[in-house]
Formats: sequence, C-alpha cells, structure tokens
Amino acid sequence: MGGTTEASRLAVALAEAGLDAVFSYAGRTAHPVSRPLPLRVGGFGGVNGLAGYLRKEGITHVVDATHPFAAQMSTNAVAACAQARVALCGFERAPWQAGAGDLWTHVGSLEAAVEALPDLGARVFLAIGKQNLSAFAGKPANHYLLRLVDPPEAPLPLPNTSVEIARGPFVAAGDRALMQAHGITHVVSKNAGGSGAEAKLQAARDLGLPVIIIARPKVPPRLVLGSVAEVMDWLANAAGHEETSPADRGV
Ligand code: 3Y8
Ligand code: NAP
Repeated sequence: MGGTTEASRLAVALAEAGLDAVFSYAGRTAHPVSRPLPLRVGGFGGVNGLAGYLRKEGITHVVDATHPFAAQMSTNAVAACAQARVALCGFERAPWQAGAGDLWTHVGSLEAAVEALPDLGARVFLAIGKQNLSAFAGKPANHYLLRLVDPPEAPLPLPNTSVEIARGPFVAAGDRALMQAHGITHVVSKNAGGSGAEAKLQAARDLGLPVIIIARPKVPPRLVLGSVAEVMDWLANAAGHEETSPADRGV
C-alpha cells in the first residue's frame, strides 16, 4: 500500500526482483504517478473489504508503506491481516528531529496547531495538503499559502489564501524562494519524516521562521521496517498466509 517515496522505491525493488506484487493507491489525486507494478486505485471498503480482497487475490504478504498520517489505512491493515491471517509489516521513515537553528513548536493535533498560530496578521505556509484545511477556518484573519496536488474542485474553507499547485518531492531552494515570495511568517507541517516533504523545514531554518510541527497519529502496534532491504528480506523469510498458495503474492 503506497503513496510515499518509500513505497515508490520499494516498487522498483519488487519489480527488479520479479516478485508478484500489486501497488495500491487510495485514489486521492487525479493523476497518481505510475509505478513499475500492476496498480489498483481506490479504497478496499474498510477492514472486511480489505480482508476479502486479500483472500480473493491470494495475497500472502502486505507491506503498509502508506504515509504516517494515513492512520485509518494502517489501522485497517492490522485488523484485516489478522482476520485474513496474512503477514503484515509497516514500512515507514523516522519522524523528523529538530536540529540547530530550528524554531519548532511541537503540537499533538491539527486543533493545537491552529491554537499555536497568531489570531491575525500571520502569513502561514500551510503545507499539509487539502484534507485538513477546515480546521484553520477558526483563524480566518491570517493569510494562508496552500500547496495542493490538484486544483481545488470546491471552494476552499479559508477566506485569505494563495494556492500553489505542486506534487513533491520538493527542494529547499524552491521552498525558500516560494516562502520569500509570499512573505511567509509561519510554517505548519505534519511530522511526515522522509526527504520528500523536508524542504520547507530546511527553508524555514534558513529564513529563521517558526515551524508548528504536528505529531503523528497513533496506529496499532505492528512490525515496522525502515528500509527497502529490510522489507525485501522480510518478504523472502517471513511466512506468508498460513495456507500459502504456491504463487506467493504481496500488496
Ligand atoms: C495519492 C501519489 C512518490 C511519493 C511522493 C512523501 C513525499 C511527495 C510530500 C508539502 C507537503 C502532503 C501530501 C505530500 C508529500 C510525497 C509523496 C508526498 C505532502 C502523492 C500521491 C498521493 C498523495 C496524497 C496526498 C494527500 C496529502 C499528502 C500532499 C501521486 C503526490 C501534504 C502530506 O489533494 C489531496 O487530497 C492530497 C491528499 C493525502 C495530505 C492531505 O491530507 O491533503 N499526500 N500525495 C496517494 C493515493 O491516492 O493513495 O499522486 O503520485 C504522494 C506524495 N506526496 O514517490 O511519488 O513520501 O511523503 N503529500 C504531508 O507530508 O503533510 C506535501 O507541500 O510540503
Ligand atoms: P487514511 O485517512 O488513512 O485512509 C482513509 C481510507 O482511504 C482508508 O480506510 C482506505 O479506504 C483508503 N486508503 C488509504 N490509503 C490507501 C491505499 N494506499 N490503497 C487503497 N486504499 C487506501 O488515508 P489518507 O491519509 O487519506 O492517505 C491516502 C493516501 O495518500 C495513502 O496512499 C497515503 O500513503 C497517501 N498520503 C497521505 C498523506 C497524508 O498526509 N495523510 C501524505 C502523503 C501521502 P477503505 O476503508 O475503503 O479501504
């Protein structure tokens, strides 16, 4: 289950190894980048839908390489793999840690991130995508720079916005220029980890700007691996479905 830089790198390794695998997207974006594996796009239909899919397709191993904020998917995967008796591992990057020169405020939720912002007059780089923007309608007197993958189809829930349409991964020089061009005073970010979304943090450090960083949501405990090599080793050695079919398959 993909949607991250790590998942994309794993897809290359799986294809090169000739393993029978399928790459899964939720279908959040209009034109997701294709991968060197057969693609499936769209939800499974909750825990039972995923468990049914795993059985029907004869999946023996699930690698949950979704984003650390895709907590519902990860939670469903734990339950569905237990139900279908299919091996599961998470594949995710470590959270970012503040370094020298970082002006970070750690918060535990979107609501706390809103609270941490000034009531008015701030120019906020709200680089958290599209799905959680309405939480910030509580502080409409700030100006928000939004970065979205696709042009918004519905009116945005915030009155004062600038919109940048872009799909990462991003680079620090580009984010620094963007933030300077918009006179940004604050950055709001999820603690996504990884390299694809880190550019804005590097740019904020260079510009001496405060960052409000949102901690990851909790997901149920499961085996979590941190590299393509570890996942490939797990796939080679972890027992898959209890009645493993000869054609091992992973998703
Ligand atoms: C549909 C697939 C790859 C994976 C690339 C990574 C890096 C670039 C940085 C900013 C932060 C944000 C957002 C972000 C990044 C990678 C990775 C990552 C953050 C694509 C993709 C899908 C999505 C879904 C999308 C969310 C949104 C979040 C934008 C493809 C490009 C903000 C997360 O419009 C929407 O509804 C967008 C929804 C979920 C978060 C949100 O709540 O809005 N990702 N992003 C996946 C699917 O359908 O299953 O379109 O090609 C993948 C990537 N986005 O190798 O190509 O590894 O994280 N994605 C965040 O970190 O806060 C942007 O702007 O600085
Ligand atoms: P989420 O809230 O955890 O999941 C909501 C529902 O979306 C899931 O229950 C499932 O639907 C479906 N879903 C999620 N990921 C899926 C996948 N890879 N394949 C098939 N169905 C999936 O998910 P999200 O946070 O919206 O993330 C959606 C996608 O965007 C994921 O691929 C994730 O890796 C990627 N992404 C998310 C973020 C982020 O900030 N949240 C950042 C970067 C990339 P059913 O219940 O119907 O099965």
